[in-house]
Amino acid sequence: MTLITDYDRAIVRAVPQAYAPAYLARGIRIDAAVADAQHAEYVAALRRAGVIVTVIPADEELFDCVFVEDTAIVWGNRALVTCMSPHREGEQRGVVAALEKTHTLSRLSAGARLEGGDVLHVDEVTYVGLSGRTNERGADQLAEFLGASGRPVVRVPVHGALHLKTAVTYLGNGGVLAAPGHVDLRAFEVDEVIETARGEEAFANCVRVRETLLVRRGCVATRDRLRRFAARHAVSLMPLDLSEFEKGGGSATCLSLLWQV
Ligand code: CIR
Repeated sequence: MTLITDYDRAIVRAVPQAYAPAYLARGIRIDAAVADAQHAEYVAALRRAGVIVTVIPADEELFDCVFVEDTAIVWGNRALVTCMSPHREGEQRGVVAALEKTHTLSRLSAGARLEGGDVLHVDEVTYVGLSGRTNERGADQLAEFLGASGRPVVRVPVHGALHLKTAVTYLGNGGVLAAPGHVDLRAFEVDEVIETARGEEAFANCVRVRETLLVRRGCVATRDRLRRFAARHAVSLMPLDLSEFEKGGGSATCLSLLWQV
């Protein structure tokens, strides 16, 4: 049986040289060399987990383009190209160039907004966050896109977080990892909700790929909860340092566009 977490392909995008200077101009200091090293480690972790990863070049005009997850929703051989925050519009071009030979592409219509960070696949259901980046029309079009493959989409209002997956991600094996206070967790039909420990809300973003769970390094109290989960389900925890991407508002999921062929 193929599980939703059995991803086998990914697109990641190189860190643009413009990334650190763009954040410095906003008062946030990012170490470009450390960001590159963390990115390389992330790609290596996906590959070790069993994913074939394509690295596409950065677009220097678009300083946030490393957060490639937001640009498209890929389902089998189809992809829905998103409509993003104005400062990120245009990032889709490089992703479309990478997908257009292998995927049938659809685009959102005018007025619809959707970013991949709001799209959370959990077994047979996809949850879509209604956030500052995703509106009802975007959710409607995601529902139409996934509905064509028989997949239901459930809307979840998000408060005080950039995206749904900033606050809730799928651990696999019927469990979600959630930072309390951003979404009504009763919306999720899952077996188990593991909440992040107080002060560790930023650790809610993890990526489950096959038998590996990529988690942020250092979340001591949350890590103990995850260790127990991992032991129960024979999952390997893969701690990653993603500090230079967290400074830019992203985390583990946003650095890749993952799908099954
Ligand atoms: C943004 O504001 O769009 C970026 N600075 C951060 C995007 C993070 N993406 C994600 O979590 N999916």
